[in-house]
Amino acid sequence: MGFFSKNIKESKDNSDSGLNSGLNTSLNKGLQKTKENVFGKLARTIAGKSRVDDSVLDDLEEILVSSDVGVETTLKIIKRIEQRIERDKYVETNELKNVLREEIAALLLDNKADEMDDFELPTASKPYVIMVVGVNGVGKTTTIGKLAHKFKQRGKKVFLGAADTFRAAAVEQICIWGERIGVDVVKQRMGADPASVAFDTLSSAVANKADVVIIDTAGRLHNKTGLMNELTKIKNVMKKVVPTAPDEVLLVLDGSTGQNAYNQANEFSKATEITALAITKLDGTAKGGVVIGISDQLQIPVKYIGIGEGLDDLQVFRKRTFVDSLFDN
Ligand SMILES: Nc1nc2c(ncn2[C@@H]2O[C@H](COP(=O)(O)OP(=O)(O)O)[C@@H](O)[C@H]2O)c(=O)[nH]1
Ligand SMILES: [Mg+2]
Repeated sequence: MGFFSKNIKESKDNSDSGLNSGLNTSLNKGLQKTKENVFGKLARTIAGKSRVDDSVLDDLEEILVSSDVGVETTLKIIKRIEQRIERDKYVETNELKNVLREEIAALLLDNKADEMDDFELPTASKPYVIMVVGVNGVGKTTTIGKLAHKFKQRGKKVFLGAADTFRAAAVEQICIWGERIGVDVVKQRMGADPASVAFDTLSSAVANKADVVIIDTAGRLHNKTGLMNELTKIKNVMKKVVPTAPDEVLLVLDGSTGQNAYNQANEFSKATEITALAITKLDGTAKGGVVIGISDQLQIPVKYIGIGEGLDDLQVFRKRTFVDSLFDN
């Protein structure tokens, strides 16, 4: 059950507060390109055919792989449809879209990774500390801004830490977000030790009785050992202030990079323990299938999805809602 009151008015962000409702206009819109890609091809494949046969399944396989669902997950989906054909004797092509929707939803729900109803925070740790990692440009800082906004809307006191000290612009950017949404940002000068920024942030957060702390980091992945050392150092320093920190290590992945997002998830998992994923930039890309593959294949829950650059363009990832949106006309 959510920690936050469910009846907080969400102004215009349409974050789908009806729990099981498949109606999620901004997500529907965000996934438009992916839909056009998948269903456009699907329509051409089944044109003039009445039943789903091997050649339709072959084409479907290609369509799913080319939509970045990933080979492994695609094969699982095809297998499920084959089993269905065996069971029902045949599947009409005009049923294929529905069958596909059901099988993908069932497949995702098989993976028992937790799902949240809303932007929730466990009450046990205060402050709840989220360390955000990911390569440069994937949308870390933007996601932090959006997330801070959600938490603030729900009455939480939020502190942000500008521990991406690698570029001056990065520090500036998170400060702009902080001003925009009205939350405190702890920073030092560019080039400062990220661990020291994290330490300062947690100290201020504790002194000010903050509910949640979100730490931005630099995403330099050119060298795994370097990355690992840096992230470990930040974590260890945080523990000096809040022994349980970080409560969450959120890896941000750029959904529009498709297959690359899988690789980044693997690389980062080797460098540090990742506890949650955010997949961004699902708007404006035809590669939205990547969410299906990642959610199926990784043991790490996809917690958030980014569907635009605006303050309200972040949603909690819910499997059923996502699949329904994907298949909504
Ligand atoms: N269209 C779109 N753009 C996004 C999304 N999330 C982030 N961006 C953009 O991606 C770019 C890089 O984001 P930034 O937060 O600076 O990435 P960082 O380097 O990982 O911190 C910016 O131009 C953001 O506006 C999203 O969900 N959709
Ligand atoms: Mg950044």
